[in-house]
Amino acid sequence: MALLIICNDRDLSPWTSALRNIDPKIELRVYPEEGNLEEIEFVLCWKHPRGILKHYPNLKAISSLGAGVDHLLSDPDLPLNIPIVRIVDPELAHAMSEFVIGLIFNHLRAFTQYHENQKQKIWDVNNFQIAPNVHVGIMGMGVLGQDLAIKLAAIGFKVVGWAQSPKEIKNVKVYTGSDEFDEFLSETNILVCLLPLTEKTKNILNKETFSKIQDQAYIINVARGNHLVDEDLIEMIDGNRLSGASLDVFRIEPLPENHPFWAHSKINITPHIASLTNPISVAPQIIENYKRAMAGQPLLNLVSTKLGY
Ligand code: NDP
Ligand code: OXD
Repeated sequence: MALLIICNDRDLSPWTSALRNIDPKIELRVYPEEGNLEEIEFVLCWKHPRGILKHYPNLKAISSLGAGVDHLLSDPDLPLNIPIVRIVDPELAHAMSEFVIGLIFNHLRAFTQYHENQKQKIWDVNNFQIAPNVHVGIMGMGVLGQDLAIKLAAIGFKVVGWAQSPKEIKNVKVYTGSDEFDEFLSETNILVCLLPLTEKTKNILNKETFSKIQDQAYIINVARGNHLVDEDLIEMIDGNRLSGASLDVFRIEPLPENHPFWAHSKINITPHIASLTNPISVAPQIIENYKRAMAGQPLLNLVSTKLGY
C-alpha cells in the first residue's frame, strides 16, 4: 500500500512532487520515515543502506532510481525473490549521448586547451581530425550505447559496438562476446564505456584492453568507476600509449582529494553528471510499475539478476 523512497544523496522533493503529480492518491514515504514496515510494498532506491531491503515483509518490487542496478545487486542481503526494475528513459539516453559527443569534440578540437591558451594569450594552432577519420568503439550496446552509436554514426564517425548478443544497427558494426573483443578494440581511436557493472565487466578497462586499441587512443568512462583500473590508465597515459581520458565515474565518489586523477593534465574529471534521471520524465514509468506490482502484472524494465543488469 505504500511506496518508499530510499535515497540519501539528494533533495527528494522533486521526486515526491513528480510522483504525486501522476498519482495524487499514492501513499508515499521517504526513508527513514518508513512508518509501518508491513505497509511498504514498493521501494524506489539509490545506494540504500546495506541490508535494509529485507526488512519489508510485504515488498513486491524494488526499483532503481537510475539506469544502473549495481548499487542494488551488490547488497549481500538483497531479498532475491523480489523483482528488480530500473529506469529506461529517452531523456536519460539523450543527455548521455549529448555529454559523450561533447567530450569527443572537446578531445578532437581541443576546446579546453584553447581556453587555457587564451588565459596566457598564447596563439597556437593544433592539428585536428574530423569525424569520418575517427573510429569510436562503444562497450555496451544497450539503451544508452545504442542511442550514442546512432547519433555518432549520423554525425559521420566510424562506429563499432560491443555487446553480449548480436544487434543490427545501420552503419554500426556490433561485435559480441569475448571472442570478438580484440577485433572490436583493434580499430578504436576513442573507447567509450557504457557497460553495466557486473562480475564479468569489472576492471575491464585495464592495461591489456588499452594495449589492443589504436596508439594515442582516448578513453571515456561514463559507466562505473569499478570498470577502470585506475593505475593502468595513468601508466598508459604517462607512457604515451593513450592520449588521455575523460572520467565521470569513480571507484569512490566523491573522488578523494588525494587521488592522482585530480592533478593529471590529461585526465578530465566530472562528478557523475553524464546523465541525470529527471523525476518528471520517469515518474509515469515508476507509478506504472507500482500499479503493476500491486496487481501482480508483469513489470516494465525488469532486470535479470542472473546477468546482473
Ligand atoms: P543496458 O542494460 O541497456 O545495456 C547494457 C549493455 O551492455 C548491453 O548491450 C549488454 O549486452 C552489454 N553487456 C553487458 N555485459 C556485457 C559483457 N560481459 N560483455 C559485453 N557486453 C555486455 O544499460 P544502459 O545502456 O541503460 O546503461 C549502461 C550503464 O550506464 C548503466 O549500467 C550505468 O552503470 C551507466 N550509467 C551512467 C550514468 C552516468 O551519469 N554516468 C547515467 C546512467 C547510466 P546485451 O545487449 O547483449 O545484453
Ligand atoms: C544511473 C546513474 O545509473 O546515474 O542512472 O549512474
